[in-house]
Amino acid sequence: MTRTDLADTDPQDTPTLGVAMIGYAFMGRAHSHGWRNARSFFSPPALPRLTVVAGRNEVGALDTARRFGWESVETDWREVLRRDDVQIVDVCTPGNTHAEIAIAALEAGKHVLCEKPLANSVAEAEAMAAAAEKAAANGVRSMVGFTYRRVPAIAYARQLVAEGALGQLRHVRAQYLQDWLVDETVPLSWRLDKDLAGSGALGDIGAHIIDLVQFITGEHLTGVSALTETFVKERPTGASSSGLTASSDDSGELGPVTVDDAAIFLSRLTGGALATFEATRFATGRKNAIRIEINGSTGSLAFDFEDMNVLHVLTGEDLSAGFTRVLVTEPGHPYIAAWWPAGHILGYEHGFTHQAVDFLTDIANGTDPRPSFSDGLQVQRVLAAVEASAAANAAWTPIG
Ligand code: SOE
Repeated sequence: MTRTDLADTDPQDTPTLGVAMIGYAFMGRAHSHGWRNARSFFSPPALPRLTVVAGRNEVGALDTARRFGWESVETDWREVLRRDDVQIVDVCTPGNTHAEIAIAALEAGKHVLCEKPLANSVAEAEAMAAAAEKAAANGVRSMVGFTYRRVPAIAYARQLVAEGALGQLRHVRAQYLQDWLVDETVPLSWRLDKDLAGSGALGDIGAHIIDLVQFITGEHLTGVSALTETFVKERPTGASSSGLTASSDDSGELGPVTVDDAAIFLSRLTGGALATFEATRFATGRKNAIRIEINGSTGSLAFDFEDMNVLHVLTGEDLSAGFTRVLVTEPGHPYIAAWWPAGHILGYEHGFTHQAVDFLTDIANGTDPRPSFSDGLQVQRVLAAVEASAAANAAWTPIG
């Protein structure tokens, strides 16, 4: 009989990288899930070790650490930059801390994965992109956490467009529809505070559809004409919250909402296609509906995250045939072979595993991850243009 104790039996020829996750709430849980499953279903050329969770609230950080098997907790993120057992810093905090943490981590020689949007301003994003470019010269890698790029149906959509299946792109329609703020008694949280979040629906969910459109089409937005609105301008003051599940402090006091509740904007892509975007937290009945439709000269595609394993595709000779419903779960579809047989569908959390695997692979291979901080800077420029246009009665605002 043979007994093998698995502890520290990782293949010696596969490097193990210590991960320090800064933040522990909603994104902390999603990222923890991704790091844990990276090695369970994929064989990345570098393995993650869940070394430390850092959070100012030790109770919250310890809860996430215990639930997901992190090895230690720090209450000061600066401490993890000094640790030799940390090679990756994963920034899962609100946007007002992204620049400080990510730049310090890059300068400390740590690879950095930073949640979206990259920053709360173009200036911060420019500084982060410059730090990332400097660090890359020394083999230090960085990535922005636009995980929806790693939904198999989205990655498949990009393949179809890149292969020319849709021909010349004419129209892009992109929506990100949520309704968690329709209830006016939902209290204030960090996502409703411009100083912490940078913007509201625009940066939180609008950033995702900007990145997705640029990812799928391979083109950039050249300018925007925009409107934003804050429908509910005051809310009950909230207790500590992760922003989506805030609880009122029952004081009866009201505080100002300092961000947008919704943003809509028109654009033109570098290839000439006309594009419309809508990001709102007031689409009553829509929970997390990311909807992308692209119409081209020889075909179309349509996606809805609330049916995330399906891509509706129209290509080929007979455009009168209507859309085909493709269940994107075949072994040949992006990421699927590592999971289950055809038809055993994936969920929201799988994108975080794909993100972890791709980041580990790029680090091990010495290649630059995408989306890069430069990609994140491009999205930040679009966000800033939307806000500038909305402040100027929807005036057309070019994007640098
Ligand atoms: C809240 O709108 C939120 O959690 C976003 O912050 C995430 O980026 C998105 O993936 C889900 O919704």
